[in-house]
Amino acid sequence: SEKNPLKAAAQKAADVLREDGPTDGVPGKPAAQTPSVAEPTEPHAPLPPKPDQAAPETVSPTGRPTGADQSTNAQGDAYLTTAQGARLYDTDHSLKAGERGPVLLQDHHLREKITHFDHERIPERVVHARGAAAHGVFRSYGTAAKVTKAAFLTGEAETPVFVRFSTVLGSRGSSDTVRDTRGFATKFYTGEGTFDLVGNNIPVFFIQDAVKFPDIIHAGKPHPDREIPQAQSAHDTFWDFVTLHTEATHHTLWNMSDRAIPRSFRTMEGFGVHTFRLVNAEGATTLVKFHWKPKLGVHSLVWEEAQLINGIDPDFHRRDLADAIEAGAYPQWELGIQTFPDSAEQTFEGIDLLDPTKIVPEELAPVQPVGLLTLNANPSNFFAETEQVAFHPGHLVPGIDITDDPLLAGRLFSYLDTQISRLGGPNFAQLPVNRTHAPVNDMHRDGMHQTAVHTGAAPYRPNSLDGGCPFLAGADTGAYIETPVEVPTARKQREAPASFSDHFSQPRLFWRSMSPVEREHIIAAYTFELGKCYEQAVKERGLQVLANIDPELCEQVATGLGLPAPEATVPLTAVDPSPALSQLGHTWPLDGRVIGIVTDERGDLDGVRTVRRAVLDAGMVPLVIAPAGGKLDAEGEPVQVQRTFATARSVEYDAVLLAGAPGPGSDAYGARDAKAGDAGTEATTDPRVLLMLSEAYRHGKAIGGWAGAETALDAAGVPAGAPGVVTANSGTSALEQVTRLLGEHRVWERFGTGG
Ligand code: HDD
Repeated sequence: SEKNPLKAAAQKAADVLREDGPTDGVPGKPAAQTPSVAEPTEPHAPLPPKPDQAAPETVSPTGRPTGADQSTNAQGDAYLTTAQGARLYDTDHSLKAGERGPVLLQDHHLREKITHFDHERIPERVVHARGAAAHGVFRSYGTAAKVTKAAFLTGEAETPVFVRFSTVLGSRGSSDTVRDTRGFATKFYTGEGTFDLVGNNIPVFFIQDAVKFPDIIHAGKPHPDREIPQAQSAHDTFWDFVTLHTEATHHTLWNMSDRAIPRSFRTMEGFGVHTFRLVNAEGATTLVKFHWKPKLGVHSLVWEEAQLINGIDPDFHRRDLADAIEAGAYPQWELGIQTFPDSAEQTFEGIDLLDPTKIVPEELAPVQPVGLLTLNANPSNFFAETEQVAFHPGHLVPGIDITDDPLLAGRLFSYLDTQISRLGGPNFAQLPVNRTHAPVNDMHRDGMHQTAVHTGAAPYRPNSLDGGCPFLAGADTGAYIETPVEVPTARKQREAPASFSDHFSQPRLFWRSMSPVEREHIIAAYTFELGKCYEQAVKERGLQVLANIDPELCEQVATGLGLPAPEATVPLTAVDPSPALSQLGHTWPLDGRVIGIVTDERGDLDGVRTVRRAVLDAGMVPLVIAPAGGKLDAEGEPVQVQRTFATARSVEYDAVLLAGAPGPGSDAYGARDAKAGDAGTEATTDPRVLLMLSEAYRHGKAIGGWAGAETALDAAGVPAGAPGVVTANSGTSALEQVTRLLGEHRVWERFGTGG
């Protein structure tokens, strides 16, 4: 067809063959009868395919708006067919000898349909199995041009991207809001090849050497006998390992902080973790750490909320990402770099840049913005895109190079290897989501699931039979050339440098940088997790690790466990806190935050209508919650109910507005509980509304009410005049006050420590 350039080239080649005999590989150019025996020296285009060998379309469908282009859809034609394209007249009945007779083996459709179904699943990722992804675009600010020649980071280049967020420990079907590290992997489809930034939402890692990766993962995964617990770190094997292996202390402390229970993928930071080496056009090198900064700020759930969501909406993060993109509220992150001189020691202010358990505080090396990521399209097919996407930290482009971080070295091996078993062979780069947007001319051939129809006779170099193709590039033609860093003469050894043995000063730095409420959450998390361990020795060792971070942290957790607090066994060196590590103390945009509006027929429905519109105008999401579905009849336009008391739960929204005091619902649950009454008082408010209010209050959410809402607040035990509880004389005024509170994400004073 005219659309396919390869078919056009094939046709041309066929014409040439007819008129002039064999060609030497340049379409239209008459050839010598026999190929030259010398290896050609001039690069030229590869040989055209033979007439019947046009390869499948090689343009990647990634990055296009979903569903916009029919040619990217696997299905064509209006009729159901077999995989071979024969039309079918029935797909509901097996072929049988008579109506009640045996099924015949010759039923090809039956066998093909069942066989394909039997093989629908592929092995899930050994880690990061649970994930959600989106397409988007990365726009460079051009500010990185001084430090890198990578074209997608210079000028104002726009690069299509695919981003996959994930948890680490859980299986593919596990819940979203478990306490865990989150993966943040970005595939940049640049014109110079694909660059993958395979990071996490935590800037440090559990181990300093990749050889220990199977150990940490075996410890974190469910116990091998009963295969429990799923997607949890609160169990003996995890704590056994991380307390024996104290280089895990820093990452574990982040896991016990609010960072490990994000409010949304949209409100997470991302980190490249390792130190990378950038190379500019002059060949000068700079060491860098990559950071993703969410435009909406860094926000978390509270632990009880996260636990409830795991039951109420296990797809909470996945749904949130897809809904936001579908609604046009495209999440954005700025990519930033911290830069350090590429010195022989590879340290900065005494911090070893090759140690992936260390951060460099932003106060010492500011994060400099270099571009903006916008996620603007949901995948069209979860399996084809989100499941089959294959990231690799070794997918690099000219201008971005690696360092000798021993954790990174093992990753460079692991990711390619894992795809071969997960995606069934070495040709996973040909899957649509994995196809590079740069021209490919490799000499990899054949293998499982080969979809390309390669042409040419000589997939080897040097050759003369294919006109010497493909040719090698040089520095001036965009080759990826490794930085010629000096490798010191050394002795082979299995040892880490002395600087890698400081396991506590940076955890102390993190702890001391937290606000009181964040510390309270960390204490609660350690008390919960160690409290779930059965082995006394593990709990005691856990406390020893905490004593080496900070005595107060250790004492508080020890009290919760009912154990004595041990003394530190390392000197408690002084550290300068890094305020940038705290999530508190900022005011953030409110895009996409959810406001629950609770009411019933007797509520101020005019007010509800006005508030709903105002919430939408502010770029937030209103959720009208009433006793039953359908519409609430108001004078004028009826109000559409989005959730009922039976389907809503407080964890779905970030703040709640109460338009009146909704009476007991008429369904069994509401009526029964209302009749039962509460301590002899007449139940005037639906018990499920009382639950919503008390949860919202406990979880530090802003609460506003008008039109008689005080009765419900009273009944729910929400103290009038408590921080973040406002009653007003109109919906507009209540919303205005709640919105102001929501800018700080939560009412931190509620947690008792005053933020
Ligand atoms: Fe890894 C997946 C991030 C260390 C081996 N890793 C994986 C994913 C992310 C990370 C985000 C999911 C990618 C996706 O969405 O498909 N991993 C990290 C970070 C690390 C890290 C930030 C430390 C700085 N990983 C690490 C080590 C090893 C691996 C040390 C092995 C030696 N990681 C893998 C893997 C996975 C993987 C087994 C599973 C699925 C995959 O690669 O494609 O190869």
